[in-house]
Amino acid sequence: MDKSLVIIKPDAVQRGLTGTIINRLESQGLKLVALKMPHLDKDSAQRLYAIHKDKSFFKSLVDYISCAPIIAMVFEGKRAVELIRETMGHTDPAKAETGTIRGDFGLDIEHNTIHGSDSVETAEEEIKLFFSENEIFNY
Ligand code: IDP
Ligand code: MG
Repeated sequence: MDKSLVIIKPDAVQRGLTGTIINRLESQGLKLVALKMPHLDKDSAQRLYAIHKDKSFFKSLVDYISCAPIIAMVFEGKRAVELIRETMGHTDPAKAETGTIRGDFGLDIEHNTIHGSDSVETAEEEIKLFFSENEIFNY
């Protein structure tokens, strides 16, 4: 079993898509094992996206992810990281297939509705940014 961090980004929270997105992930057989609704400050946003710190869009991305509350979750399942990436679709909603979360709901390459960890190792690091051990459930 893998675990992945999933974030429902501000564009989706603001449009009332939280339930729809959780439903799409649960429908894949993924198990929700942690959830909270933080409003990230700039420091936390920079830590989350540290890998992109040299990219031209870094400041804009940090401003966006910290502009309103997000939903942070941990999903668990067989091949959870890969399965979530497939369910999310391409980073750019214009290139994401219909039926994927970004293909159906993403607004543009930045405001693309959902974040999912890109590897099991990244997931472990990202989950620690949001959750302590006792906030992740085994049930
Ligand atoms: P991913 O979310 O599909 O893993 P990454 O390349 O890791 O994509 O980029 C992280 C986030 O940065 C994206 O989800 C998106 O919100 C934003 N982003 C990526 N590329 C661009 C870009 O070219 N312009 C603006 N924002 C971008
Ligand atoms: Mg990424």
